[in-house]
Amino acid sequence: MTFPFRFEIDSETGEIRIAAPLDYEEVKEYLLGVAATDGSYRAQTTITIDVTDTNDNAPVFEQPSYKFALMQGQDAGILVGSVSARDLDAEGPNAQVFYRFVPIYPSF
Ligand SMILES: [Ca+2]
Ligand SMILES: [Ca+2]
Repeated sequence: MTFPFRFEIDSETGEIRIAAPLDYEEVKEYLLGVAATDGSYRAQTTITIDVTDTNDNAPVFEQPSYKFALMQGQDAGILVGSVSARDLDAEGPNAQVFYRFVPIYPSF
């Protein structure tokens, strides 16, 4: 596949620059064909461009809020419920999600 609109090449220097921001979650690798001509002859090569992932997606909880009911008198350690958030970044540390409690009301 080629995406010439994502990249531009300087016809005199051969410098290649991006024409629009790249998104790893959209396309991870580009394969471009480049030709060099001297007016009479032509050579051709290919360029592979690997896009490196960045942490550009925040985790999103699967529900806007959660509610659990629990009978009084239960032993410590009993499961209350679980929350889950997804991250649209690719697999790896950019998509890894950790959970912790945070205060809702200011302490007084
Ligand atoms: Ca992320
Ligand atoms: Ca990303």
